[in-house]
Amino acid sequence: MSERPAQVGIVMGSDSDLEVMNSCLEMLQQLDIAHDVTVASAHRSPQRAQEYATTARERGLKVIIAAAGWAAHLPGMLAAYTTLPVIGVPISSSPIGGLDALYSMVQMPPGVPVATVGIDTGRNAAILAAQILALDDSRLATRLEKLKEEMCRSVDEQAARVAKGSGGGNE
Ligand code: RP5
Repeated sequence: MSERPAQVGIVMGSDSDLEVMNSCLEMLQQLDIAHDVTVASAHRSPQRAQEYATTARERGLKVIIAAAGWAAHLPGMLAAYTTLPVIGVPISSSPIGGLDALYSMVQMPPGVPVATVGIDTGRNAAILAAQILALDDSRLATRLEKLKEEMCRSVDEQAARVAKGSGGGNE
């Protein structure tokens, strides 16, 4: 965790979501983005969740990432109480594998959007948060460009391995 003021705040409905959200924390660290992380529940600790959202901007946060499972109202509730962008991560903790959480986040009523990433895709939430912050941070934009180059190299390597394994000689 960085000692700089957090730019991204991560909120989870339960500490049981942390296993999935570790990929988000790792990507924020890799991109050198100051962040903090906490637990608050829309249903089990609504006042804590409300307090988190209403004070988020004055605490210096720029983006909120909210992860929750089941009928996951946490990101939507936070979005109701702040004008910061809220990114929702549906967690597959329910018996129906996170579809409930996905719909709860992506199907927000008009006027209160939650930028929803895929089920259990905490890493993508971190990258999306970074892209928002990079709008006015050219050094972060450069780190994102490098990340894209790494992904591209990785695909090239996979292509070379697959071609070699198949006996093809086109690469
Ligand atoms: C949701 O219920 C949490 O976000 C979590 O995904 C799920 C289960 O919570 P625990 O029972 O593990 O605390 O609110």
